Amino acid sequence: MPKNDRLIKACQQQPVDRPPVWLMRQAGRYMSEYRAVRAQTPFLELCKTPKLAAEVTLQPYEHFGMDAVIIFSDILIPIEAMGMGLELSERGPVLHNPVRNAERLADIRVADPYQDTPFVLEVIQEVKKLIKDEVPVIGFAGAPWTMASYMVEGGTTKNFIELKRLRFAEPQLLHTLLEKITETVAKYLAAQLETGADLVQLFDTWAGELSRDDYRIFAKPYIQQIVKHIRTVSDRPIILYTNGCASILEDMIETGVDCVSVDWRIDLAEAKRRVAGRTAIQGNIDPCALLAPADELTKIVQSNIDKFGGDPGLIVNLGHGILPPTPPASVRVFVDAVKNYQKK
Ligand code: 1CP
Repeated sequence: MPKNDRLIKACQQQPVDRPPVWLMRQAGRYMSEYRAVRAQTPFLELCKTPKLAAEVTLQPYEHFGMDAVIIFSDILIPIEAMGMGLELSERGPVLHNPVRNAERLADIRVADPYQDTPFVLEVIQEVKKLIKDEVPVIGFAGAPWTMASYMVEGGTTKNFIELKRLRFAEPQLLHTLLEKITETVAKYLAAQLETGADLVQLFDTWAGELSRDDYRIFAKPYIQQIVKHIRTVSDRPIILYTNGCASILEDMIETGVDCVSVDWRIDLAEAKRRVAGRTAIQGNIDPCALLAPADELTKIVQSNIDKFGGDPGLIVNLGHGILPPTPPASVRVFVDAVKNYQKK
């Protein structure tokens, strides 16, 4: 157990002296130290070079002292391992020859974490060595629906037309793709836990695009399978994040995870009422709040904690990943506001 076990305890809804704090995508382009590494190394090479990826993983922790580190990698890495060419252009990720018919789907394989992405596991080993069990190490993966969005769209999209075309025109094909992703992700997260990750987070960033009925058909059952598989190898916490989760919160809980990570569109007090102690809650500050002046940002963080009413089971975080234009000084204000929090 890491010396600072606030995050683990909060996931288990046990009492802590103050809520733990970390930020989704806390390692990245807002940090000059990250940009310096990236100036020398292309993104995918960075992900595949354990020593460098571990160094970048620790950068935010060394600067700001969050209560956890998240391994530096990307949800797209297992997609490449499943047989798709991946590039990172200026405008975002590009996946070659997107999966839109049965012929292409036949090329897509279930990846083996130990054979196909051993470097991810080596990043965990390297980070565990450097962090000396001071804080928990978070492993992660994309959830099936969100991974499918990249595999079918071939990159980032605003309207998900190709993905939804499959959903409405050829749902069985989409299910077959989701099954392959599910098996890949279940093994991938289990391997991360076996290698030493202290907990894992599933990023279902784009599941808020689904109607509730469709969430129950195309997202929830696959997450349930992943959770079930993970539980056969580890009882460590699982966090599930969705951007735009207000209409599916109860369904997210029924996947069996320990903690739901919620966005800012839902009021935290309302989320707490609806979750009703069934899981911990992580979130939910708007990433743009980090563009506020320091005293304003401090108040926003304090009010987030106040809304939870002092009960166990809160993890302070953003409602989505930190944005590249974020001033690093704001990240310090954010973390310190949690550390210095005084109950009213
Ligand atoms: O140029 C660069 O340096 C690449 C930018 C970058 C970075 C820093 C990408 C490309 N990925 C990452 C790291 C990353 N991605 C992490 C580890 C860092 C940390 O958390 O400290 C994590 C957890 C992710 C997860 C990720 N990647 C998600 C889910 C979370 C979220 O924010 O929604 C998604 C959707 C991606 C896809 C992705 N990777 C990169 C880009 C530009 C994108 C597209 C994002 C989009 O579609 O909006």
